[in-house]
Amino acid sequence: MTIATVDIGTIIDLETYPVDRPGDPAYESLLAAGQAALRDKALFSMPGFIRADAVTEMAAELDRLLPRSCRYDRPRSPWDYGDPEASWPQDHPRASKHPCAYNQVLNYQIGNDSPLRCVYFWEPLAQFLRRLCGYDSFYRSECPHLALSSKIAGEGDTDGWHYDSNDVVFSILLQAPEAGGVFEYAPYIRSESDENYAGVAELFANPEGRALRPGLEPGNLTVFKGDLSMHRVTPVNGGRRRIVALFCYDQKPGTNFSQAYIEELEQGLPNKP
Ligand SMILES: O=C(O)CCC(=O)C(=O)O
Ligand SMILES: [Fe+2]
Repeated sequence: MTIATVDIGTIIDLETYPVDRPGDPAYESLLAAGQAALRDKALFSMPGFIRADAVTEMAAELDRLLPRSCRYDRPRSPWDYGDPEASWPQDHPRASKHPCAYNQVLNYQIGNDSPLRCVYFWEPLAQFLRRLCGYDSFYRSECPHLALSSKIAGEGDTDGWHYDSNDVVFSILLQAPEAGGVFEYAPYIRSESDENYAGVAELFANPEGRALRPGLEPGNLTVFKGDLSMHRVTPVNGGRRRIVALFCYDQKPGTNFSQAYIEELEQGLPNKP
């Protein structure tokens, strides 16, 4: 199957989001709104971007893959993977560790004929996202494990406070839990030149007062500046799992994640390689 054999309009709501019509006034105003939201709030989310039937189908495929997925369950530093915390005072936010527990379905486990992959491979969407981010170049990741992946969080699972190592993250919420599993973030709490540790310490101490909760719904495509905006997903409550799909793009071609991180992930595979 190639993308040409799939009617992408049955998957994406192109009437509301005409991402395939550059030059059309509706496209240009969507782009302008998205750029403004990213600039002001570090996040742009498009509710109902994926049609309800496709959302159900995507969530069901990922649910079927759950038994083969990687289990990740260990406290993590909010800073980049492997941040050496030893040199920071014990009460410094950089020395903190936060619980992190979820299952991750890997790129190579997701079907070539998956509607999710159709969306990831659809070039007009990639071009729209490139312009949204203001990049001259934009490439899909070539990571066999994480180019396209999904995090699945069951009862008690959570994604603790962290910054992302990529500039921008693209996600589609596919299933919301009964309660909890809330995405929270602090827009641009740090800058390229200022870590703002005092602000981060306040956020960790008082997330209720300091974090934004954008209220993501299944079907939303969300673009998020996670490198400068501390964020987390609160613990899931209840039996229905939270399922989110993650797309990786980069300004440089041929990007991969570090082998050390992949090997750590693979430790959580049911049949370790
Ligand atoms: O689950 C989400 O909505 C965000 C996940 C996330 O922050 C990440 O994968 O880095
Ligand atoms: Fe993240």
